[in-house]
Amino acid sequence: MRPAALIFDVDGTLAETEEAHRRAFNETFSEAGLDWHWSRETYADLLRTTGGKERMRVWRAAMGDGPTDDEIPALHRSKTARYGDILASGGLALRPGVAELVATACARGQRLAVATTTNTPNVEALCQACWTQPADRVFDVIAAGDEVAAKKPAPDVYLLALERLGLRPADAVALEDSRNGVLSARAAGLPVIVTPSAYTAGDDFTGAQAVIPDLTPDNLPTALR
Ligand code: XBP
Ligand code: MG
Repeated sequence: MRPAALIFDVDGTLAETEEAHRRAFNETFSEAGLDWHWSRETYADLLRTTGGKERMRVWRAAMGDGPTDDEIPALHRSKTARYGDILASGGLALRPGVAELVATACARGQRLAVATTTNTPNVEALCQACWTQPADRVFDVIAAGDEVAAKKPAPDVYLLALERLGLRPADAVALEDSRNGVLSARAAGLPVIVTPSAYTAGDDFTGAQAVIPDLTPDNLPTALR
């Protein structure tokens, strides 16, 4: 049976966004006069901590010094603005199959939602960059990291998406790219399909219903085709 709704993770699932995030973090640090720089290798480790503000706090603990808890929100707002500018400058593409799946599901009357660790302006920036449409024209429901008490791997953001959809977990399916995403969706009771991304290829996806290279029709489970 077809699920009534598809709930998409954003970073790594809709598009390979993490290099744009990393660039935004590094440019923000540099502009603020911080001698912080996250290499790809460092960032791969840091991605285990979901959420940019949380990631900065983990890095401060590793460095032994840095911005205070009071300063981090403003630093993160600068990062969000910079990320928006990076996406608006072009060059970001949806991952293979995403545009088609979204269009097909919408035409079939399935509801479309987002459950993400990132914040609402970043979902907006991605939808404008990749669909040239506002996020609420692409998705019926958006549930974002700063709206919930606990980010992934906690179930909160998926539970919020389900509540806004007015659906039970068995009526929807989550599409994810990371272990933290799988844990979050499973904790909310959702079946999960995984498309590993550049930074998550080595993750443990135990609990996923299927792990597929991308969301093109040939790879999709029958119920999503
Ligand atoms: C991705 C993340 C996010 C982004 C940064 O998780 O962990 O924190 O890297 O976003 P998901 P913010 O794929 O579950 O969205 O800086 O806005 O927190
Ligand atoms: Mg992700």
